[in-house]
Amino acid sequence: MERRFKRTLITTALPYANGPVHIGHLAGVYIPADIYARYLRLKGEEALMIGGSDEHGVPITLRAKKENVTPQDIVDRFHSLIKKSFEDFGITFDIYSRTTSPTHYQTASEFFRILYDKGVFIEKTSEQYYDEKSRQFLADRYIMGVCPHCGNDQAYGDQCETCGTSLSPTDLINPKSMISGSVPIMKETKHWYLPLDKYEPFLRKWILEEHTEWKSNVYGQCKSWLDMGLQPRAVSRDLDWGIPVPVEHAEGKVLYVWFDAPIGYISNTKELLPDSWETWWKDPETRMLHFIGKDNIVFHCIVFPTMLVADGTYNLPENVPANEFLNLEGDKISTSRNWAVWLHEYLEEMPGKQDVLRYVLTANAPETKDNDFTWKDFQARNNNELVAILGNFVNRALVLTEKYFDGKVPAAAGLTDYDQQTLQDFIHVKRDLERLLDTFHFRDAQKEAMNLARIGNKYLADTEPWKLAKTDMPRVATIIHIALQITANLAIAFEPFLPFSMEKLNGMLNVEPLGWDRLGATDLLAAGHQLGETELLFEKIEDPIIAAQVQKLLDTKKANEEANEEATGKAGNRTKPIRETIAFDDFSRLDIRVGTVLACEKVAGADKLLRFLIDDGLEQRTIISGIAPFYDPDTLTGKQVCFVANLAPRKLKGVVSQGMILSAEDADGQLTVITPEKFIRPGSEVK
Ligand code: B3M
Ligand code: ZN
Repeated sequence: MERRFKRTLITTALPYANGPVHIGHLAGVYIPADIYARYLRLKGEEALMIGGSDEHGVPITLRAKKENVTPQDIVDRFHSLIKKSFEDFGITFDIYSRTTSPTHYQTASEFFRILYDKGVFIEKTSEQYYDEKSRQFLADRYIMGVCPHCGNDQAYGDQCETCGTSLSPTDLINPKSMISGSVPIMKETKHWYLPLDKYEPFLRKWILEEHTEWKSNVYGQCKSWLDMGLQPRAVSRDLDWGIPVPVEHAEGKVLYVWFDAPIGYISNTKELLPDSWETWWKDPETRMLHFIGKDNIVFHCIVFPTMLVADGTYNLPENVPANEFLNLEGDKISTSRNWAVWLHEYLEEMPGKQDVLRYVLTANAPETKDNDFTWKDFQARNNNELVAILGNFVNRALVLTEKYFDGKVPAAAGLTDYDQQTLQDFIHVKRDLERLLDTFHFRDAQKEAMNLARIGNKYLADTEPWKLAKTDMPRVATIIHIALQITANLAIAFEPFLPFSMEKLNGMLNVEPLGWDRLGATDLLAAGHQLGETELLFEKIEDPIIAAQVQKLLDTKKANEEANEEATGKAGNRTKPIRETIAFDDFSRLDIRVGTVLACEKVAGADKLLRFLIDDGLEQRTIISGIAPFYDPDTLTGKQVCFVANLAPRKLKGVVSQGMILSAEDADGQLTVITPEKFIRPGSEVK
């Protein structure tokens, strides 16, 4: 049954403040939530979007230990970085706070205390690993040992990262404390458990019967959890980083991070609206939506709702539109392996291109299955869609207005059947977009908006107003009038998706944002209205820019392999097999020359790179080469090298490299520069 609500509370998963945020975060949670929040606000609906950093948990304490700083130092650093990245990408949180805030400490403690006083928790004593030397119980992640499945001797107490098996600490052979290195003992400890099993009948009915409309990935995961049978879950831990368990005799115990983190949604609403937060959490006319990634489904659909129901005064989520994962160039995104496109780095390297990433991540959003981000696809979507379809249409409409009508919207005279039909085509856009957005189909919704630009392009291509200027100005006026109405509609339709560009477009149209309810109207711009300055909405992204990003990832891959080899002591691969046969023509396309090294120096800020100034027989060129670990630059000056002379220039660390110096690489990755056997005139061809 369709329920009507007065307002919508949008919560977004709180990212762990133990690293920066990357494209996977944006694609999975924050862009869809932001599109939805913007859409509701544009419709004039009451909506709040709540976010914040998750600042507790063991990974944060581990990182702090590794860097020899306090956990607070770690979360301070990453909270600011994360918050700024979100702002930079136009994610419109009403509040972005943190779980170390005083409001959160108080809210989470009170929440626990209420359940405790109601007798909701079970107190249970069990045996856990204890480090006698450092006098503390060990979280699963603090224990290392041999994996019983694959023999990896660096497996963690919760997972072996070599074979991917999830473990419990007692599975490990020869367990060791990562804090002191000593062998831990088993010791009794008391914890509080949330009896999920008792709430199972309620959860079955609420999810499996009353929320059959949830996305199938979400519903399916809940069903399989429920079918396996729920167990009581510990909501406290023996740790010194977290919110102290607010009862007597609980020294050294803190709330489990997954108990306090979702309460962060409540705390942050409270921090924003100290007087009216309850309207957003307790009024049955408020609809709550949790935007999350798939690894958080059980916590948002089973654990947190149980907490809310146990309290008894809160609303439950109406929907949990969780996404699957975004991979990067075929591999799982990983903070610890540095396999990610970090948002702050993206913006440094592609300044002003927030909307391009927003567009690509939505076009490729992992809504129903894991998806892959590739730089090639990024480039293609920018060049073939944003530039060639949307940007091109808008530009043509505006430039033609400037050219023939001094930048003023011309009046339409007598519409042809074809004009009428075109207008009909985009009259349904509002209904179609709303249907898709209301059901969280953001990629299809964005496609629908792009279709409007396609209609516009086709209309101009079919009517060819530029050919009629000499003979039929009234007809040109009508065509441009219609093209401008389509442009104005685009400014509305794309607002939730591409906010930066649509602000720019509104400026070009010289209008305030036109309002969602006017979407589909054919009289958005009145005849005589003066347009603003025309600029380009999007620009083509050239190959070298993409090549540099791909190279960056290849470098990461290589660094990871090296670190792996070092850690496992395994030697590198042997001689590589010979690659597939190529035609002579393929070979002769390479222009390899001999050059004389005029100067050679380290590139500042890049450990591996040397900058060469080469005499190539015609002129001097700069080439960057990744051989710094193997050569003292001074010893190379005056030598002759071989280099690929017709390679497209690419930018490395801000320097344009015009070619590639040839080196031989042995099985250990050692590089040796190739030099001619005796001196030869620079510029000589190598064949
Ligand atoms: N910090 C986990 C994650 O980033 C977690 C989400 C909390 S939402 C309350 O995957
Ligand atoms: Zn293993």
